[in-house]
Amino acid sequence: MNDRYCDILRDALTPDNYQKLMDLPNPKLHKFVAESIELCKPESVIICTDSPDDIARVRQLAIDNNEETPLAIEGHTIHFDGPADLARDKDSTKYLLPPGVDLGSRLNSTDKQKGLEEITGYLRNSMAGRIMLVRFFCLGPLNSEFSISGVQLTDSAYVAHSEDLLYRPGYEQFKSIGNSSAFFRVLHSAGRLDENNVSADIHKRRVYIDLDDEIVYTVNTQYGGNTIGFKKLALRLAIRKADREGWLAEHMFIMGVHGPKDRVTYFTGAFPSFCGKTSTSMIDGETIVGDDIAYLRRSSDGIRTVNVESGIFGVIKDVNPHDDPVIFKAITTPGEVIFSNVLVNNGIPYWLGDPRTVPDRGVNYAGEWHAGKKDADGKEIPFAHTNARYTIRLSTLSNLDKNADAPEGVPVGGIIYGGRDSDTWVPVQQSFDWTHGVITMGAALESETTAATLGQAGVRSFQPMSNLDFVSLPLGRYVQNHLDFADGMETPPVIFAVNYFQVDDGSYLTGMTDKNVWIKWAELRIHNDVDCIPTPTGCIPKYDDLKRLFKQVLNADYTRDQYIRQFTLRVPENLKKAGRIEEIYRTQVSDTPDILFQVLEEQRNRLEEARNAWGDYISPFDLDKA
Ligand code: SPV
Ligand code: MN
Repeated sequence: MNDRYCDILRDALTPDNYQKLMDLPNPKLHKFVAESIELCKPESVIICTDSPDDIARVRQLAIDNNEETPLAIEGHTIHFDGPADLARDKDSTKYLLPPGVDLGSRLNSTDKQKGLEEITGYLRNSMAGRIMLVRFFCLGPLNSEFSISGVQLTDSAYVAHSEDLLYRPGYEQFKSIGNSSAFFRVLHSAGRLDENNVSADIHKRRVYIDLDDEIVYTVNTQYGGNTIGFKKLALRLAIRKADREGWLAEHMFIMGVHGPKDRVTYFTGAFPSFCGKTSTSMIDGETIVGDDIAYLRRSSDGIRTVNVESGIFGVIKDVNPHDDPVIFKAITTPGEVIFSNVLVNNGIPYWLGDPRTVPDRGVNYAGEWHAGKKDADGKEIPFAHTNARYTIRLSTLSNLDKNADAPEGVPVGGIIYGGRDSDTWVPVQQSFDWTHGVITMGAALESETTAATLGQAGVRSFQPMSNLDFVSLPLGRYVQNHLDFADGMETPPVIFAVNYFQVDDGSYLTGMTDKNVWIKWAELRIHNDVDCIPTPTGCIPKYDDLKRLFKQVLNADYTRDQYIRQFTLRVPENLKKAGRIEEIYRTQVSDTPDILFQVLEEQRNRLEEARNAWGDYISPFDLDKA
């Protein structure tokens, strides 16, 4: 090893920590740790292995640091992020690009040299008086073609503890990569903390991603989405790596859908945050592989996928025993759970949409809270935040799929795209083929904005593959990669679009559990076990099949009137959507594949023909007769 790095490490690390680091004979790792120590100047450094002792130490440190406080139920803790740090900060998250590299106007970037100077300025001495934790994780199952090693340095034990719940341990796995330079690096500091122990210099919050060196820097923030390196930060790196190596890294859940005669068909599903991704992956009677990030690779038998993670950092709002029995149980019984940004009273956490009676006082992200409390602008502070979350290990769930850790992954039968859409898409439809699905469902995905990122909620936004926030390639190229992915494949996965958020007369047209039926229908379609009705935008279910499935799955009577209201083709809205999407790809994306315009135009022509025959709003029964 370079003498200078050796000196820095010997100086900063106790002999046993030094040894733990040297047991990973990787010069690039040693350099990263040494340079980060030199920059951030921690008081001490702990190298964490996969041992239960090291893991327990991090968990305890989060409590000793007051980053987490134990709650009444054993193993439960609460972490607060502070009033201005409660969601991903898209504006301050940027790619560092060398001169001459352009990712297009849709992706937020800055000059690499300038960006590095700025962020290293904020990181300088940021860990003074604090402990730097060095943690190793494996993205994807251990010992698999999918595995990617990662190292995170952080001065937040909450971040390190969260990662314990969310990722597979990677110290031992790191040994197996030897001196390879193929691993992801993340450097995080919460920065200066205020008297409530939350990041104080929010105006200096930055998340910068160096794509070439595969390093993420994040500073002056604690919120998980900005700091838990192997979540969305490493996803951005993985998308580049996947592009180079010919696979896909996606913002997708993975679940097993249980069909007739013990048949299990695996689906991946891409939904923007707050659009039902986790709750779909947790549908009663089905099994979960993962709820947020998937890697997909081609294999001899089609496409296989793995969960990059091994836990859930889930939205807690509206979790209740009726709609989310498994999650509700997991977060209300003893076991390791980190709550964030909920209300705490007497050691009990309460969240928005909590079915229990919520007390009129307690502690929340803004400090002591009582009903009617106002913020500095005179706005009433809700008792808990919309983006409050829970963090758990998947292994605590009773519905974990038996192949969740399979190194070879699970075969993908179907892919689902869904967004928050009040007026355009029907609740479920199947694409005509891979290209039609990728373009009109994945690349055309839109969603009304939510609380998972800072900014105004309720505005329709462009969300291709629900991955726009994380795409690190020119967008046209990213879409092309999807189109190419199934090239020459005899039976590629079947692509579906769903919409749980249709509104009519101010209320939702579908019930919370209707998705349980849509997914069963999709499973049957993959195996050609039910027929369908072709429409200009895709194939929709037949009434009789849904009537039977509603009875079978939900023991509910599904009426013709419900069916008509939900599955009426809304021609004007669909035409407008096609126009909007085309406009974006024409004006804001410089490398859009031509096929995208062609497929959108074909869709528009079909819609116009249908309008000429039946008018603007077309009953599914009319389409069935066609
Ligand atoms: C999301 O917002 O999509 C999440 C949580 O899954 S975050 O870690 O903020 O990305
Ligand atoms: Mn997500």
